[in-house]
Amino acid sequence: MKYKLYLIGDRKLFPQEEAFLEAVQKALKAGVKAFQLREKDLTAKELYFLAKKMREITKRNDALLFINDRIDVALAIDADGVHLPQSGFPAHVVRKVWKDRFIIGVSTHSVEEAKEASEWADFITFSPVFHTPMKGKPQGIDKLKEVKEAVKCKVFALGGIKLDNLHEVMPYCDGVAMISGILGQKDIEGTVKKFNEILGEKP
Ligand code: TZP
Repeated sequence: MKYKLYLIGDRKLFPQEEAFLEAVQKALKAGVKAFQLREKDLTAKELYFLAKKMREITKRNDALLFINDRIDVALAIDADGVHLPQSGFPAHVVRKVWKDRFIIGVSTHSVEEAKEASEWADFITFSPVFHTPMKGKPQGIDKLKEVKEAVKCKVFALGGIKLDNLHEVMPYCDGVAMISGILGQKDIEGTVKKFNEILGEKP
């Protein structure tokens, strides 16, 4: 896995779907190579139609598309990967049933969850590293470091990651994941370019 910047979507940051699609497209054009569609309140049908549009724009921009939780939707739209929450299918089940069909990412929030997921996942996110609304107490850099040392798979730091705290997490992870650190910024293209520059990703 080559990408170090993992963008997670949140359509509720935008007034309408069109603006959401435009913002994601801008980020992809500027150099995001992995995008996760995470719209937990949509029906399968609603998510399917949105995911189809995301599939088009990720393909056009040579980026990987991950679907959060919904393996049925991921299969239907030919996604590259699935991102499994702790309440979702266990990673070993997805691996056994679908073999190498999907790149598998798993959300983790403790060393125990990270160790378990890492046996089967291609990468994990560990969160929340820093403060982020509605995700509880930040776990901090020391916990991230502990997780990184405990697992073999790639670790993405998640939760409150912004350009100005990127240098704090970089020594203890393989990549960074975020929503507002990119989609909440006025200059989405400029922010993505800066992230990639600091992470050492080629344009
Ligand atoms: N899972 C853990 S923290 C989080 C998710 C989806 C939200 C991260 O949002 P932000 O804006 O990058 O802090």
